[in-house]
Amino acid sequence: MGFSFEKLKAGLTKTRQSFFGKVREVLGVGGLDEATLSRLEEILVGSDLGVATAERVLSHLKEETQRSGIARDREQVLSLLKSEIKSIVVDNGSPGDFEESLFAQKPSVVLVLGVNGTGKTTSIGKLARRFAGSGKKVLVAASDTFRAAAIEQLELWAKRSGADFVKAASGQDPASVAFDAVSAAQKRGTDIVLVDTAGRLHTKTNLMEELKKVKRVIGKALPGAPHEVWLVLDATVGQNGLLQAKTFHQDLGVTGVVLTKLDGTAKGGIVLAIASELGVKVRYIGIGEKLEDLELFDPEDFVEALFA
Ligand SMILES: Nc1nc2c(ncn2[C@@H]2O[C@H](COP(=O)(O)OP(=O)(O)OP(=O)(O)O)[C@@H](O)[C@H]2O)c(=O)[nH]1
Ligand SMILES: [Mg+2]
Repeated sequence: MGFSFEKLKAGLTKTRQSFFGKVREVLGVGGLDEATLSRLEEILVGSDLGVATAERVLSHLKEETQRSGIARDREQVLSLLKSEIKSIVVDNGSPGDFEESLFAQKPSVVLVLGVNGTGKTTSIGKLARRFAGSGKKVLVAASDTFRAAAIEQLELWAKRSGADFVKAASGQDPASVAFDAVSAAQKRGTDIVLVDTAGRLHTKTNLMEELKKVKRVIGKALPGAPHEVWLVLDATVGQNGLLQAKTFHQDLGVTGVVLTKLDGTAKGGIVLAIASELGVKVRYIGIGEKLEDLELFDPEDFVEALFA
């Protein structure tokens, strides 16, 4: 259901090397003393885990190692660190449960947003392929009315994966494209509508207002929709992404994060910061530019891959 473990591990190479490789080195043979703890903090913060999260993880680690008297045993300290990190992201549900609930209503409407260039359009192409591949009837709505080239690319991907496609007539505004798409989906028996939007800075008030309008208008076409609001975050920007996320979340009620470009960064620790500081779940991760390079986020596998 998720990536194969080998593919995930390969996708996370940069983060793994700068994170786990260094942790192992720092723990050396001496175990966990104060000097080691402060070097560990540097490493965790350096992988964009965030200061608050790193401090919490390390204070638990310190307490636990002292309590159980294993501070000098590197392998045991490592395994304790791994379970501390898992406790941030792993919960009771399985990633598959999430997709099941996604299709609990028909159509399920997903509004996709984020700053410029984070990978919204690409991720929608990948998701369309994923859902269509599992037999769902997918409709992609190009509510990004700005960039003709991007709209064409999305149309091509949608059609290739067998998804329907709705785009703007000239001069149509993004909210009305979304309205048309959701109305069409209700008539056609569509399972899921993926609404692409133009990238925008979270600091531009008028553009955020435009998104709020898209969201409202979707609700007029189908009460209760959108059922999901997914924020696409570029992992390479690390902690800055967290700031964007907070603003989008405040204004639009983000229900899940799609984290892209994990393959190109050593800042994969941002996954943990999103979980612990934003309280919104990462649902999908992207580890490459090809259509098959996006998968459900499986927290257990993710942490295992970081330590592998
Ligand atoms: N390496 C890598 N590149 C990715 C990933 N996801 C997207 N990209 C690349 O990121 C670039 C921007 O992707 P788009 O999908 O156009 O981004 P967008 O958010 O739709 O951009 P705007 O609509 O302009 O805001 C493209 O070159 C994609 O190939 C990923 O998981 N890994
Ligand atoms: Mg786009």
